[in-house]
Amino acid sequence: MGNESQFSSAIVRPPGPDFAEGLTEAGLGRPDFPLALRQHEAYCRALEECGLVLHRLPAEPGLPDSTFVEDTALLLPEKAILTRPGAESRRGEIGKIRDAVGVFFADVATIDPPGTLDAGDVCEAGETLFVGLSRRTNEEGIRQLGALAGSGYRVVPIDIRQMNDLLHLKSGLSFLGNNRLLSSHHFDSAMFSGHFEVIRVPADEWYAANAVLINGSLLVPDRFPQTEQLLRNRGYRILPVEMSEFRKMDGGPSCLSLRVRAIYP
Ligand code: CIR
Repeated sequence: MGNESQFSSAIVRPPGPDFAEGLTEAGLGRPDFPLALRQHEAYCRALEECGLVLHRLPAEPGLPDSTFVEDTALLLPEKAILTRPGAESRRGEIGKIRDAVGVFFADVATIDPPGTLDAGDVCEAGETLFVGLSRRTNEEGIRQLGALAGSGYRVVPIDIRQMNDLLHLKSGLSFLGNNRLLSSHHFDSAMFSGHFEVIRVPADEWYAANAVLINGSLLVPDRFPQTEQLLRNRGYRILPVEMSEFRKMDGGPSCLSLRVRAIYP
């Protein structure tokens, strides 16, 4: 396994009392706030079990989607890139994450107008960045990301604008290390250009395609037994996390943390 999935810390933020006012198309009903808080705490414990030191931010009332910290920044090994969320209601989250990112990175770049980018659209797979061209991330955002990431990275855009059930690319595509990807959708295999093996989750378990590899363990949403078995058969240590209340707001396991690889004093 390469060191691309070795992390030391994670930035997290619990949902606030107005969590249910956030954006959602899931149609699964209103989240139960006390239960969401308990699930968030259990998620944090799972991160700690993977060896991460948590940088815990306070809830941000007025920014109901701010628990989904992943979307606000892309943390590459060398630098951080603050995003510019596609949804206007989420733009205020950037000012609230800047200082926390600055604790870990000396080099913090930004995506500027008219670019938009949600980091949930960026699937880091070693030196390849698969980036969803989505309802949230536009071509200019992808162009800026490519320029900021630099020549050490290959940026591969994937147009998901017609895939109405995918909010972000990573809702349906995760990196599993060792040139492996987990996916729920049929993406044009030419994009993986022979370098990547793609494991498909069963159609009725599509939500399980958002998984996070941390220090050799794989966080997956609980209650998807076929996907768990597929992954166990390949030797992964599985840590199932309860996500029902976050799923109601279109979030998955990756969305709830910003994983940090190294500390830059
Ligand atoms: C939103 O619509 O922006 C939030 N309710 C959900 C964001 C989920 N984030 C992610 O997939 N990375």
